[in-house]
Amino acid sequence: MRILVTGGAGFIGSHYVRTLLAGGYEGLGGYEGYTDARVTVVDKLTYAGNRANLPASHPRLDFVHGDITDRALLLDLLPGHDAVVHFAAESHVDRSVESAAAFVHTNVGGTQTLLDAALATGVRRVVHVSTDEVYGSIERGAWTEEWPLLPNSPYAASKAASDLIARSYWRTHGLDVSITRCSNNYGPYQHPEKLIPLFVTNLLEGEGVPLYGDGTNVREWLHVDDHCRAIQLVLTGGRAGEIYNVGGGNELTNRQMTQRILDLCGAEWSSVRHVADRKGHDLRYALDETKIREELGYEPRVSFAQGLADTVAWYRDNPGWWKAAKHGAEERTA
Ligand code: NAD
Ligand code: TDX
Repeated sequence: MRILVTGGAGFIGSHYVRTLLAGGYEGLGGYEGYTDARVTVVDKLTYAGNRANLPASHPRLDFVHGDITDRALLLDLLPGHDAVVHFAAESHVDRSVESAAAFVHTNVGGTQTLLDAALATGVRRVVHVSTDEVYGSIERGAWTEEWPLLPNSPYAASKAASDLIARSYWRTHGLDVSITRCSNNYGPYQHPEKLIPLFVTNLLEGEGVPLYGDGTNVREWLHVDDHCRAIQLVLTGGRAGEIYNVGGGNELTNRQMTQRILDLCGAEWSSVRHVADRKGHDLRYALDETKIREELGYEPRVSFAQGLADTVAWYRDNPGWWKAAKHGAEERTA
């Protein structure tokens, strides 16, 4: 079994690859039937990618420093692979508000190039990793996979476009591709531009934390290990052309999440700086994940309290990892 993973040096992709190579969170083990799988990672190593998120060398890992918009590279690399798991993307909403070009280039153009190359080289199976943000914002209730797409940020719009292109490659060309749409992930190795690692590392450095607007926006938080297990279920059992929501995490307002982080870091609410709201800030995301539970037996396993405490501890224990990544982000978060 040979799997090509795009974006495997990023937060979620690297967790997926580390699990394939060495097992998952807290001894939860690897993926059944894949403990011998050979893995090729293709990653551009943007500001968000870090080669150190993966083993420096491993007998089952090949790392390729490359761009998914490079068709010639993909045509060269893909033959011989049984499946592609596609994580590579520009992933930060705030960056897409500042400039959308890279989001359209990588998330839309890169996905199309990858799907085209998979088709041309006869790759049997593709999983396209997407997000709940493609549905927009929902005040109450939860989105099923049939919900209309109404993305609000350029990031979300670029992901929605890539989902539609992926589905079109199934409908038009018969490519065996499934799409996952997950809620907010948390866990180790997440870039310190995102809420949880930004707040934790700011507090570890004795700084305040910037809460956007009134902090009543709601997100559903799922441990990265549960997301990756869901992707593996879809890879092995998901149907072609189908979309699978991946939820079942913990729903919290940003104020509630901030309070939990303050508690875990031994800090007070006085550390919170109320800053201007994100433009077009989505109020609430919530997924109905009945389909993946009933069809594929998905069940999140990581308890939120334990997972969050372990995540905070990981940042406390690994300052070398996040200090380098954070330096370039300081200006934007000031
Ligand atoms: P990330 O920003 O941490 O990692 C993205 C990776 O893709 C990086 O290693 C980067 O170097 C690489 N990359 C970017 N452009 C590339 C290109 N042109 N060619 C090759 N590699 C490139 O992102 P993440 O949080 O790990 O998210 C991974 C995927 O999961 C994304 O598709 C994202 O939309 C999706 N997702 C994320 C979340 C979340 O909460 N983080 C939730 C749901 C879905
Ligand atoms: O400094 C901050 N202050 C703040 O209040 C930051 C960075 C964020 N926030 C708020 C905005 C959101 O309501 O916290 C919430 C979470 O923000 P992010 O961590 O930026 O995540 P979000 O915008 O919800 O998107 C994430 O989940 C879905 C990922 O970044 C996406 O890649 C994924 O698709």
